[in-house]
Order: sequence, then structure tokens, then C-alpha cells
Amino acid sequence: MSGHTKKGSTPTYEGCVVASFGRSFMVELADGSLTTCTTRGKRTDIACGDRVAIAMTAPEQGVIESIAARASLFYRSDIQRQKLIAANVTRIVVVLAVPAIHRHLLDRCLAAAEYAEIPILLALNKMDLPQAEATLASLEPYRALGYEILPLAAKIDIAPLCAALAGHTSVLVGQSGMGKSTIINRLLPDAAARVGELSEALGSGRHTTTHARLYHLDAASSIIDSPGLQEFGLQHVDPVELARCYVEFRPQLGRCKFNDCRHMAEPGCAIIALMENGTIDAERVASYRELLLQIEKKAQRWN
Ligand SMILES: Nc1nc2c(ncn2[C@@H]2O[C@H](COP(=O)(O)OP(=O)(O)OP(=O)(O)O)[C@@H](O)[C@H]2O)c(=O)[nH]1
Ligand SMILES: [Mg+2]
Ligand SMILES: [Zn+2]
Repeated sequence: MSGHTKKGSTPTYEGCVVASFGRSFMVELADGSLTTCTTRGKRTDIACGDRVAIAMTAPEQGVIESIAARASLFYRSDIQRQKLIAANVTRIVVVLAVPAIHRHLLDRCLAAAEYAEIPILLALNKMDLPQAEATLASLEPYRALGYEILPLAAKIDIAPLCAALAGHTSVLVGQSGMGKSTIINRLLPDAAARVGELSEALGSGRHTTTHARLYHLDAASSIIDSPGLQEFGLQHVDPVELARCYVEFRPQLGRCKFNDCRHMAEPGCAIIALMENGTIDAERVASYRELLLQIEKKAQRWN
């Protein structure tokens, strides 16, 4: 463990946040040791994957002094508060599962990933179940948009996912019960015990994930497990920027009759025209509009 000492100050150590409990964080130092850290001034804007400098306050206890500049930040922001999901990730894996796809939630994840400019992979898990082919077919609109879709049965064979994770820091996101933690368990049988331990300690009997946790796959690859999503707000996205987060809207922006077109019901809207002739998926437009109205509501309250 090597510290950096500034004249007259306590030594600080650089590490990576490997677990986020909301108000306290587990930081892994260069030697692999783990330190439980609090923050100064109760700051909570720290995420799994953040590189931080900590000062030790007791053995295995510390305080986070600073956060290094982030290469990326993936987060959601609901009406009340923002929730950081993962920092410095180079790939988002949205975990979906047979038999049902919650399309509006998927669109929100995609929009947030586009906003953060982080590459996305859609993993369709539980392909061993009867509705597999129909569910895969229902994702065709997303394949047509250029999103990569990986059919998977994590319980049976995790190998198809491994190549996509190599060399990346990935984060698994999705609704509860899709199989995110199962993927971790299959990738890292040693970590499985830890995942189980935590949920048993909570005494809930369910193995639902309650906090984000980073695992190392090898020297160049890590993966972050995150709690299941029920909602996904994008209050941090400007209404004008939102249209840009829908990849198929991008080439049309600037082609509507009105410069400030919201693509709701305006005459001469390029996006509505393409929706009406079937080029743009109507369900995508519907989720865009739902999001836009939510974002505008917040903006009104602030004006
Ligand atoms: N049939 C089938 N079931 C699976 C597969 N992968 C996971 N499951 C099951 O799906 C259920 C939920 O799995 P988890 O890995 O806990 O799901 P999660 O996404 O981590 O859920 P949260 O932590 O609540 O967000 C478990 O009962 C798994 O056994 C699969 O490939 N096929
Ligand atoms: Mg889980
Ligand atoms: Zn328009």
C-alpha cells in the first residue's frame, strides 16, 4: 500500500469504489485490500467504479477525500433525486429476459446510455424458456436501430457473453429478476458465495440485489452488478437533447417545419411523418413523448 503525502497533511491512498451502500462505500486499494469509507459533508454523489483518494481514519476505515475525473457516468434521475448507477464504465449491458420486455423502461435505459455516450449491449436472458423465439423476435426493432442483441441462457451457458466483456468495465442493468446476479455468479463462481451471503444477512429470503458491486473478471475486465430497476427517470436531460438520445430521430432533427418542434402533434413534423409511414417505430415515439412530458413537468416547476 503506497500513500501520497503532502506536507503537513495526512497521507491519502488511491483506490476504486467497488461497492456503494448509498452513504458508505467500499474502496479497494492497489494492494487489493478493502476499506469501508464515509464521505465528507455527507456527499453521496459517488458511484461504483469511481476512482477516489481516501484518508485512513482507522484500520480498514477511511474517508473519501476526492473523486478523480470520470471517463463516463451512467445515472438516472427521478423527480425527487438522482441515482448514480456506475462510473467509468465502457459498456452497458441491459439484461432483458424471456418472456416479457418492458419496452418503455428499455427505451429509458437506452436514452440514458446514449446521453452518456456509453456503448450498449442488449442481453436477452432465459433463452431456455418456451417463449424464447417470440421474445427475441419482439426485439427486432432494436436490432434494426443498430443495437447488438445477445441471446443468452446464463443458467446454462455464460460463454456467449464473455467475449463482449473482455477488456471492458461493464455494468449490468435491468429490471429485478432478469438474471443480472446469475450472470455474475456464472462468471465468477467464487463471488457467488458473497452474493448469497449478503442477501442471507438481510434475512429477506429473496436474493434481490440491494446495492451496486464491482467484480474483477481479469486484469483488464470488470463487471458491476446493480439493483433491479423499477423506474428510470431522465430529469437530467434537456427536452431538446432528449430527441438526440433516440438514435433514429437524429437524422430528422432540423427537418421539422417548426424549429422548436417537440414531435408531439405539430404539423410538418418529420418524425411524425416517418412514424405514419412505418419507418419509425410508433412505440418508440410513444416512449419518447412520455419521457418528454415528464421532463417538461419538472422544468415548469423550476421556472
Ligand atoms: N430459466 C432461466 N432462469 C434464469 C436464468 N438466469 C437467471 N434465472 C433465474 O431468474 C431469477 C432471478 O435471477 P437473479 O440473477 O437474482 O436476477 P437479478 O436480475 O439479479 O434480480 P435483482 O437483483 O432483483 O435485480 C432466479 O430465480 C434465477 O435462477 C436463465 O438463463 N434461465
Ligand atoms: Mg441481482
Ligand atoms: Zn417534429
